[in-house]
Amino acid sequence: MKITRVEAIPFAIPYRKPLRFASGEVHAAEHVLVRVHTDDGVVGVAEAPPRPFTYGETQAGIVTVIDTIFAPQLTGLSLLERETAYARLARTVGNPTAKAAIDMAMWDALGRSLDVSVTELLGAYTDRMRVSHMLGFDDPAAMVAEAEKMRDTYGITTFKVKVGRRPVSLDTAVVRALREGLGESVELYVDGNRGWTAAESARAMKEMADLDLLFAEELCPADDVLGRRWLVQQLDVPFIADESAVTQADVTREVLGGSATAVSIKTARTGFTGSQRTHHLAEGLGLEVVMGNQVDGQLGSLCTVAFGAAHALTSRRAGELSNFLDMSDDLLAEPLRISDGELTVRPGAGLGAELDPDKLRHYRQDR
Ligand code: MUC
Ligand code: MG
Repeated sequence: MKITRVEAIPFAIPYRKPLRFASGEVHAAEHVLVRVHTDDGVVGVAEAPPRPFTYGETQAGIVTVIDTIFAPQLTGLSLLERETAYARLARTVGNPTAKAAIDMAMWDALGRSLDVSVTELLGAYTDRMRVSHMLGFDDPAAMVAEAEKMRDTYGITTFKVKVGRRPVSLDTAVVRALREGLGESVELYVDGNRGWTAAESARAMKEMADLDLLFAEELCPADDVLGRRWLVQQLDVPFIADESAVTQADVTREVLGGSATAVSIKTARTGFTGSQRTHHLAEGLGLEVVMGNQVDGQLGSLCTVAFGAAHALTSRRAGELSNFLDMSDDLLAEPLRISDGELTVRPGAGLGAELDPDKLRHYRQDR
């Protein structure tokens, strides 16, 4: 179970429809496939999605940091030496999705080596999660139509609505149209990606007070320290820290400082090892947890459901698992399927993901 090689392969798959939100937009999945090889001939896989507007990473930067720093640090380690691997990766500041993809590919390789699934290795609480679909910026009619399509085609009844535009009425009109169009039975929450000020956020939340929102996420910047505390104190729904709380120390600071009351766990940025730490911290602090989406492809979504399904706390709420539906294609040989509003983990060893070699050849950008 010794690591012999770590590969970082850039690939690009266009989106059928771009996803737009307050901090940026995504037109193509320009991700990095990470493969961890062992001396037994096992190969673990995962993907890193560069999100420069959230973490400062780029596709080329992820490939370079893996090739020049992380791969040499990990080669020769056993897959069981996870804490050593974690500590070595931690010597380099930042680069969360590059580190996370390596970590998850190691877990996949470990599961394949032991012939057990990653969900079983992590906790095996259940084998599925309810799915929450993220709705990017558009006009109210188009966003209602997309939500209806997701409900009618896939049975999805939880929606995260991107907000953070100005004037705030652009977004509050969308949320109202969704509630009126879809009725009382669907769950709705909002994510501002730091687009509003604290005062704009407070006004918007007042305007939406009758719309029965589940959560509010990252409406204004956590760096507006006092403004954010002032906002969070007056809300009557949990306030989710997402991009403001990447590390466990960030989560602790945001929550103890009164700037968040819930946390988004994204395996794309904390892998399985870091996500376990955040999960245990959230349990200890008594926080709501939502399994978030980093605008992941199918492999990334499989990682999210593998982790989310492994624990009671992470599988309680619907997980954000459906953005891959907007991509024009993917690398998995057998596509993920959402039905009755749920996504199940893949049976089989590790993540249970097999890549289609023709698709990888077609979409990879390094040859
Ligand atoms: C989300 O939950 O914010 C958009 C930006 C990012 O960092 O993640 C996505 C979704
Ligand atoms: Mg978010």
